[in-house]
Amino acid sequence: MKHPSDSFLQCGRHRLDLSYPRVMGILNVTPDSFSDGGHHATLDDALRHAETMLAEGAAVIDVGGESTRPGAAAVPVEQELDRVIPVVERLVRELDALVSVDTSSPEVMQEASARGAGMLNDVRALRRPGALQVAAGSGLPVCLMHMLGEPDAMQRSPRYDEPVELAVACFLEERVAACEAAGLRRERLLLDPGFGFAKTVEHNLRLLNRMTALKKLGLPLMVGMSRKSMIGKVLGRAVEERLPGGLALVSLAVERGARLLRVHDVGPSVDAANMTWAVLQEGEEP
Ligand code: 7PJ
Repeated sequence: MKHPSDSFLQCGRHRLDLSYPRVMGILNVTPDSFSDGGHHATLDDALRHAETMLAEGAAVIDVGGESTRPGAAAVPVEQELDRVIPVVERLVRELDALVSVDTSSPEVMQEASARGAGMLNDVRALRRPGALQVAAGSGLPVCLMHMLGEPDAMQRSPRYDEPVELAVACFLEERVAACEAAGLRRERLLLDPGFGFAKTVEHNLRLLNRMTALKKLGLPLMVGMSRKSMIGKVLGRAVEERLPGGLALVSLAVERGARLLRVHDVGPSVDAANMTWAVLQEGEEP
């Protein structure tokens, strides 16, 4: 029997109820994600965008200052701090938002948690030197994501010697053990298969279809497929045309056990998740 508190994650001052699927809105603060140049304008735009996403039903705002798209170059830590920290500060102070920080840098994790961030989201699953210790000391929940290699090289020739879902499960299990050894209890962890990170379209589709292999690890699952090339490649759609495909993936991810959905289009994704969830609640076979 599952204890009711199992479905709550304490995220700093916020408590996140994961007894049903929740949506995390993406807030990119990389320069290429804004059309206008001025720093102050950028910060205000970011705040307004976050406010809209919260009004549309986002439970969490995920702030990212490092482009982790395939082929992206590394960002110096000072630059990442400059981009991310002022946004975190204002989201917390002005909107009282539950803020997650999409970062692999221990410096950014440290500073963001000191400014009131409620969750850490690391596409490198705390593999940077010092990241495990800082994350453990922060007391915050952490999302561990699967990725082979680094973003700048990862799409060259993704290869797995076993079914991809087993490779991903094995990697995540190893990272959970590393966290526990560093004093970060598993109750604070979420797991993410890392769609689009060192994976072919076939890998991504299979990972979603076989996501129950990850559910067996017993931790809440997070997924991010919003606008990704797996949709573009299957449907032949440009980035701005990928919402319908993305909503199909949201629905299926919920059915396969995802509890946190990282998306750009919050309102439609909340509806897709809630509609799918409503069906799953009724008349389940024993
Ligand atoms: C993901 C992420 C994801 C988690 C990005 C993009 C690339 N964090 N950060 N999972 N993707 N946890 O959004 O296209 O899939 S950045």
